Amino acid sequence: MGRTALRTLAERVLDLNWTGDHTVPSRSLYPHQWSWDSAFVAIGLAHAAPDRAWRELESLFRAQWADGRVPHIVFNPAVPEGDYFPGPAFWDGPTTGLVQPPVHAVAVREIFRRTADRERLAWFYPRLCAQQAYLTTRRDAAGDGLVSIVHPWESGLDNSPSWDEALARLPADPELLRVHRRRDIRVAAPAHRPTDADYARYLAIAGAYRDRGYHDDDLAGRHGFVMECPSFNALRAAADIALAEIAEELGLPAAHHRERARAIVSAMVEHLFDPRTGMFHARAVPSGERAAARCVNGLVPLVLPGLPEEIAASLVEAATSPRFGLGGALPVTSYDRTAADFDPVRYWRGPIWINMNWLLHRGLLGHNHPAPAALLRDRMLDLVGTGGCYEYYHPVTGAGLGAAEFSWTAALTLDLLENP
Ligand code: 2M8
Repeated sequence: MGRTALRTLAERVLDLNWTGDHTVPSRSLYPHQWSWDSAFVAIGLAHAAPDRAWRELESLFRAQWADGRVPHIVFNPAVPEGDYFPGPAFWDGPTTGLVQPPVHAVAVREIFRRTADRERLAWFYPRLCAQQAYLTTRRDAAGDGLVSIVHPWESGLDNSPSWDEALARLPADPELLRVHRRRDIRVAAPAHRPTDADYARYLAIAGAYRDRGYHDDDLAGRHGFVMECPSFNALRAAADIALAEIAEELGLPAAHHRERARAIVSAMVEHLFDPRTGMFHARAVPSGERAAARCVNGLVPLVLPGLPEEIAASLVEAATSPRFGLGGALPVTSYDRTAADFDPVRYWRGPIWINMNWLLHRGLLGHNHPAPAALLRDRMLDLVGTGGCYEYYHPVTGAGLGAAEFSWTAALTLDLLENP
């Protein structure tokens, strides 16, 4: 498909999934508003429909909690309870109490660059600061300057092997799946989705957090799943860099944002980088054990401009190795291709995701690797141009998998087309 036809296709997907004040990730599988999906969508809409880009994030931030957290799903009250599980009845409210990676400050900066709308920028700035403050003060479960996630869903890489060891320590109660029926495996192929055992654990962890009123006190002592995720923390540092630029634009002090970004990068290098694998790994709290699996979230810190150059070089090397295949015929996989349990179709355990590759593309450009960046961009555009805007792609055949007409794939395609 030519680039012009691809732009038309991507815009059509975003139009199809627009509800009037936000974009659903996919009409079939995800009929509500997801937090980091909206940020990626807004980055694409900034080119195609900038007013809609602002509205996308405004609707999300209108659901921000008083404590500053931006919920991972905002439920659309017009959508029947049965259309998504776990829906509002499970979470006991109009939103979930979980969060997702804070890509929103980066998205706001991108929309501002294209609209120069200072009034809307000023509306967002305190809200984005409150989002960061929640993460910094309420979610530093280990007290080491890194944010902990309390559920695999918070990482956005739901069933990544990063969480296997931590999940294996928790019981998988099959009774939970008799009480609550999964909907995802009625809409998508079960072989592409998390297993029942994992799903039972997801429900148990979410239910325990909900039953404690979504309080974050003594997470390390009381909660069954507490993990430091390298891509979540990298995106949080990237958010502070974007916030510094936003603050400067508004004539406000910015140094504290840059200082916090620097502190997050140092803590990540100290606690999450493994010189033996040359990449970052998730880490359990309070045990401090690093997950053995090599997953794409361990490469995402390449987005950080402040990363020491030898670490950036080591990430590029890991990405280029046969484990992830950067520079090969297809974009980078979500998991180590050479691992015994690499699964080409199951969600975050092998397939190729456009948002991860879009972040790596930015990282390659930021660390002065223009040739592999250009190649990766072409590979992404070819993949989407051949298969359509799928949720994820088969790492051998490039076939589209998961939901068709998936919003962030369309949005980030638009951004790649606009930024040659
Ligand atoms: C997937 O996660 C949701 C739960 O949040 C699900 O499986 O139902 C993940 O890929 C996540 O990163 C994404 O935000 C969400 C919607 O696209 O789907």
